[in-house]
Amino acid sequence: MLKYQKASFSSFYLKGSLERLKEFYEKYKDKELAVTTHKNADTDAIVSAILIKVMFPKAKLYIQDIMNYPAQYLLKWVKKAFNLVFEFKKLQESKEELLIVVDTSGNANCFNKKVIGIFDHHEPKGTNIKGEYEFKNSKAPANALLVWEALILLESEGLLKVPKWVHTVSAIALISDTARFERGDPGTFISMASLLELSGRPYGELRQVAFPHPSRESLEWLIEALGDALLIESIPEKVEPRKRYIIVKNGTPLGLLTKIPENSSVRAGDISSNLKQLTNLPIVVVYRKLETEWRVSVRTSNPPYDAVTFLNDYLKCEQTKCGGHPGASGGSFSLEIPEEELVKRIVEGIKNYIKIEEL
Ligand SMILES: [Mn+2]
Repeated sequence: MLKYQKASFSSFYLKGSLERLKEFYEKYKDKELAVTTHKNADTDAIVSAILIKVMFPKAKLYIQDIMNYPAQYLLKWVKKAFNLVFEFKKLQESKEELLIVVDTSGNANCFNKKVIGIFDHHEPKGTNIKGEYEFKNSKAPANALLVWEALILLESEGLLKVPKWVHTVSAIALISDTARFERGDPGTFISMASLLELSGRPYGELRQVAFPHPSRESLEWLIEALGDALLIESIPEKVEPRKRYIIVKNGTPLGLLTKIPENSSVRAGDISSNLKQLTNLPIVVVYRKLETEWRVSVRTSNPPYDAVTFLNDYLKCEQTKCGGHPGASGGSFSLEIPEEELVKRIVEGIKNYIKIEEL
């Protein structure tokens, strides 16, 4: 039986990696290097990156494109709570030749740098980047846990000292990536118990950082999206420009589809997370038109529904253009797909994927 023991933490998700980890650490600990994450960096990705900086103090931090609202909030909170400032620039501005990639082993631009390390907890895909040292476990509920375990292992070897704030931000990443423990095997909860004890802060405080209160704009949009949604059995002949629908089959609500206006600064992923939490529907799909693509964000009740499967199988998302986890995924679609076609795929997809007899 699994048992939680204070201080005698043994690694859950990096079992058997100690020797390779030590080699990796010794080889690169004094080197200038760059760290980057998946696109549209979230809290887990950003926490993973700042934990790498504890391991490699000379590391510089980079995002691929944008950082979501909760991740930005986390960095502000870290400054307030610990007086620590972490600066993230765009990877294309980086000069370092060595690169560590966290929270993705695909869908990241490496700008021809030498990938010396990968920490990742995604399901392997065909487009994987190869790294000199790879620390991967798709069973890890948050990528930050992999880096956290690596730090704990190095500390247990007397190679570095892990500051207390590391446990706190790792706990926040775990709450964030599991959607407040909607996903989680026994290891998730054992890790969380250790992190809470080491952090010394109450769960409620950390949860609030992982899921910050909404901005005024996102609140306005949430109220509008819900208050005005049409209940539909099938796509109306004339699709209205506002497009806020609750898809219903035989009177049972299956899912919500909503479009974010082009001029809005809210992010699809932030809105879909909040709508999922508020409505508790099996699936929530949010989309918007960006300059170069349709952006689609999906949240599902998992198990049994898998947001990545939905994007791949029902919306026919190309593999390199979508990613994420079973409960939370996002994808990009070509603007050559007419909006009517995209909406049709989403509505038909929801009707086919969500099985009414399972509700
Ligand atoms: Mn993650």
